Amino acid sequence: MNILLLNGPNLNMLGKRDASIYGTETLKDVEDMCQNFADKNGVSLTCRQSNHEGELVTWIQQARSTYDVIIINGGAYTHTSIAIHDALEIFDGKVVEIHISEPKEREAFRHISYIEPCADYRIAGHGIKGYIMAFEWAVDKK
Ligand code: CA2
Repeated sequence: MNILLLNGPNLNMLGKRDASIYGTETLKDVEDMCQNFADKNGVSLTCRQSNHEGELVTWIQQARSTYDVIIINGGAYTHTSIAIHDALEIFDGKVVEIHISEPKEREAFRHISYIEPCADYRIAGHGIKGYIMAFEWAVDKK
């Protein structure tokens, strides 16, 4: 199984501030944890992060016919990006939406997700262990 893990804007800042919301682990810690899970479960994993909407759109387009599952934390683009929504609609595999916090319990502007209608599974509010929960779902359900 091939899984593409996408992290959106500002997730490269994990562990550098706002630890009360996002914890103390860095993005590298998250990606290492996911790679460790992938190695133990025979999954081929690609991890990417971008602060640029179009770059995320291009990676989602290129994932067609190559990846079985996209696990995506769209960061703030979750709440704004019809372009990411449209790219995910075209994707022919499964989509898992993941958030470290639970955006629906935060400011009103975080309550809408343009990713959610495209997602086969959503996990939010479990800290970085939510990433492993996303992988567990992908391995079980695909
Ligand atoms: O809870 C999540 O995973 C979010 O996707 C994180 C996004 C936020 O815009 C979403 O509403 C929910 C923010 C990305 C991380 O931003 C940081 C800011 C400062 C320090 C560390 C991370």
